[in-house]
Amino acid sequence: MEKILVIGASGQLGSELTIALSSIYGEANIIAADLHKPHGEEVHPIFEHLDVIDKKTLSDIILKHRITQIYHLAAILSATGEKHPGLAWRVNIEGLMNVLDVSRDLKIKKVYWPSSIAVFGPSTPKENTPQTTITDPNTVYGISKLTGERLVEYYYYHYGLDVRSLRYPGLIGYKALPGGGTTDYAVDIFYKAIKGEQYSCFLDKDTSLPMMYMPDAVRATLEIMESDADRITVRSSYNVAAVSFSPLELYNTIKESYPEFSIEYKPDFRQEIALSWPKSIDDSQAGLDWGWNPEFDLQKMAKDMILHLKDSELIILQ
Ligand code: NAD
Ligand code: AKB
Repeated sequence: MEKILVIGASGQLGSELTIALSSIYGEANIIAADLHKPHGEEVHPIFEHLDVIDKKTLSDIILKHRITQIYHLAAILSATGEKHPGLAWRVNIEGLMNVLDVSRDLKIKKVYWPSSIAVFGPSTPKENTPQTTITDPNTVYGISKLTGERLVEYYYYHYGLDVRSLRYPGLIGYKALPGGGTTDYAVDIFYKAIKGEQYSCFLDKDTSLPMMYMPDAVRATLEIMESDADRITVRSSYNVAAVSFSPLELYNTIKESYPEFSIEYKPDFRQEIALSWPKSIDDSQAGLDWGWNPEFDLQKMAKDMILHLKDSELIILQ
């Protein structure tokens, strides 16, 4: 019987993965942990307060619940990381080291840890960015994710710890709000459209970025974690992709449902971050190794977002 600890369970991804894992393994076998309880949603029945920098409490929780797998999602994202670089480094690197050390020492069977397209930088080829290429990130977040990739690979080869990882693009979902990233605009814009308000976009209209709808992201995560270990040939982190679009393309798609919707473009410091990231990603290795194939394109994603968000209590809370 698996007992799974989700660290960062109240976040945009964690809240969805906790639900998905509960439906597979049973609610009683999933332990949600975070600094904070989630806003405006039902709290998972087994919730542990955890600061991942606190190694002792992390270890105690693992022993208390006889944890066999860990999904370590807690992180400080790109935009917040630029405002609080020290915090980003502590959470993203010290937190990861704690999870890796404790997992090795307590013989955790499998660990999941996400990386990001933020590992790429200004010199990385922008189109169809290969799995292995120049990585020269220029944000603290990107530097921490690249360091994390080197660490998880190191723990696999040196200690045999089965850590698996995906380099997510920007994630778009309707169940939870995004947590301080550069790609957050692609979620925020839906709230404004549905509420009949103008959207002020912090990226320029032609800034194309790779994105993924949450059901694809959750499925990719579960698929890599369920794959046989010998199919995982990349032990740093896999490129995964679904769709690429610019703010203008997303706006035009949403406008098909909300013809009155208007937008203005006011790029801020996040524009420079976005320009340092790829426009599209080559994820063929993930397809070859464990059969990755995305389902949602821009039209299908926008339609589904609107359908669910219209009736969501998050629209009222926001
Ligand atoms: P999020 O900011 O929405 O959630 C992160 C969660 O971690 C929050 O609930 C926060 O309270 C928690 N947390 C922060 N510091 C903590 C600490 N010290 N101890 C315990 N919990 C702490 O982020 P997300 O979007 O859900 O991202 C999850 C993971 O996926 C992160 O590693 C992120 O880098 C990665 N990722 C996300 C995206 C995206 O677009 N959302 C893209 C690429 C990679
Ligand atoms: C961010 O914008 O920081 C995240 C990411 C792409 O890692 N969404």
